[in-house]
Amino acid sequence: MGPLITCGARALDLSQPRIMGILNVTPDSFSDGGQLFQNDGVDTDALLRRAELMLSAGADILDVGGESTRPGATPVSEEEELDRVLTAVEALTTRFETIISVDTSTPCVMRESAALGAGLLNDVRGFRRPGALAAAAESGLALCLMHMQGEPDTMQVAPSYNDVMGDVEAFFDGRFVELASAGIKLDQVIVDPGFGFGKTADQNFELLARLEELVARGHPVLVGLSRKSMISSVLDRAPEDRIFASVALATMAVERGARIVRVHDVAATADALAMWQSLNQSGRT
Ligand code: 9MG
Repeated sequence: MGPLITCGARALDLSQPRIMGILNVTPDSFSDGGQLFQNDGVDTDALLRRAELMLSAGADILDVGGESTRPGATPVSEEEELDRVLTAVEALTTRFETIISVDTSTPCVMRESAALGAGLLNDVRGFRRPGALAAAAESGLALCLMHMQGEPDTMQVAPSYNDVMGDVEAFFDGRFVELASAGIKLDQVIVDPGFGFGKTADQNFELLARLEELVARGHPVLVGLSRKSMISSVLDRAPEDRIFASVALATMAVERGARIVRVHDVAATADALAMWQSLNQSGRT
């Protein structure tokens, strides 16, 4: 796959690693829930301030989500998700010239977000909900196809694999067939092994250790390791105290070939990746 992915009206150049900043417009997301939400709705001023900070700190993409996938989160209706996400996408596309990604599994949210100028659809369910493939195909946007075993509510009960990386790759192979038959161009697809989505801490670390196997298959790889609970299997830290460990994991993923890191802490990650970039400039190794 080439280094350029078309994200609606913008191009994403993946010749160097990119940072995706997380903007959860939910009352209850893991780690940052409620910060951009007020009186039952999106706090647009807070959202724009956070987005501005992320962009000036080095974010290349902003990922907006209106539904928490944390186990135990309150399910959100389609209307509520639409209202949260579209309010945020409209505010962001009006104010900023950057790629807006939408974290959703809901076909009408995909469609309406595309109409408002989003550039990327990020689906933790891998476009498996009825109608999601058709909506993704119609949008013509870039897609992030994530692996998850099970559903958010129960995915951490007893995750089980024959060979965790082999099983994740087999999942992608199956999905590529479905995506292609829905008319989706596979060179528009980013893959994500789904750290923490139906995986034990050991399975997550094995996926990270073997990330180059996934990278070698040719699709750009996105990773979301930021503040995730695999960190607490090593360090007893609350989510907001996992910044240094998150930056370390993001850097290790980039070292193994990941091209996009989805993070809460953009400034810290950007500093680490600037060091990585400097070390890896041509001629130095
Ligand atoms: C929405 N969301 C939460 N965690 C994620 C991860 O690891 N990857 C992607 N693509 N999306 C995520």
